[in-house]
Amino acid sequence: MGFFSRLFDGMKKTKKSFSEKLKYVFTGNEIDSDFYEELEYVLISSDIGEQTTEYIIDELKDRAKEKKLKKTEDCRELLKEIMVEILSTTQPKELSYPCVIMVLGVNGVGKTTTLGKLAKKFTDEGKKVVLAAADTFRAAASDQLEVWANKSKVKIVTNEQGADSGAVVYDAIASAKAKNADIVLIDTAGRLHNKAILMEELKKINRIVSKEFGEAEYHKMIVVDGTTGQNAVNQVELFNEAVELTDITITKLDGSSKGGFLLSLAKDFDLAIRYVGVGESEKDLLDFDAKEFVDAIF
Ligand SMILES: Nc1nc2c(ncn2[C@@H]2O[C@H](COP(=O)(O)OP(=O)(O)OP(=O)(O)O)[C@@H](O)[C@H]2O)c(=O)[nH]1
Ligand SMILES: [Mg+2]
Repeated sequence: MGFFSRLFDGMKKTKKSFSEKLKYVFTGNEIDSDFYEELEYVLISSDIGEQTTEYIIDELKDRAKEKKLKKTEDCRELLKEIMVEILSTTQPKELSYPCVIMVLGVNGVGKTTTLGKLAKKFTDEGKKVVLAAADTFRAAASDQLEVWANKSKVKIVTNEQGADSGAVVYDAIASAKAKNADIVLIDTAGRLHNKAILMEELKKINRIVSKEFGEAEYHKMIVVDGTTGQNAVNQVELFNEAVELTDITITKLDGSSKGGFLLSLAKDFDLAIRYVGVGESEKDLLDFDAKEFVDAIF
């Protein structure tokens, strides 16, 4: 299946809920205040968030007036254009090597799976990868990552449950340097019920990466679950305060009808949306593209 069809397929639920609702808004009638009110309702109920919705409506009003648009249907392309603009504000820059990508986020969002998919993707691109199983908190977390490591035949550094996650990262960096690897991928624990300890652990990993591998480009990529909608915005805020994030990955968009919250993320944070997960297999991680995303939900 090609890239477009996979994204389209993955976004089926969001598309269904969003474009079904839009049908009742873009009726072909004259543009009036009811139109804007109904559109506002659709955007908010599609998890786009109040502030972002307000911004979109204001922009749409201004631009429709400027272009002297008369019919509601004429606003459809304009709406798409505004949404693409919002989602393009922070474009992910191409990676440069060597680089370190640490995934972080709350329990069960898909951190380990995303890392496994990335190990495969980078290996397929001919890059040399080292995996750091720095989730030493959950039993079997490193076994799960090991399955992925075996799939892509990449080096994985692990330690026993309860071991120091910083030590795993330290060893992984040493191994990467010795092997002249291109990428170190770091998995972390998602124990948000013990927020303070988790944040300290992440900060410690940051210090180790900066000290031991300062020459590498360092990405702190939060992973959020696409089915949680607006809640994901709070998670990004929380982690961003603690560790200054650089990138976002949104997983499980295949099971979500709430993809609209990506617009809030893009509007509220100066962070690049880098990847989207649209399924559980290794092929189901796509580079995020604003225009393709908007086309897929309309
Ligand atoms: N449908 C779908 N499922 C996904 C996607 N990404 C991850 N999953 C599933 O989500 C579940 C949790 O994934 P994990 O990778 O273990 O999540 P985690 O964040 O590492 O979890 P903890 O380590 O417990 O915090 C697994 O069953 C994955 O297969 C995705 O893009 N789509
Ligand atoms: Mg995990």
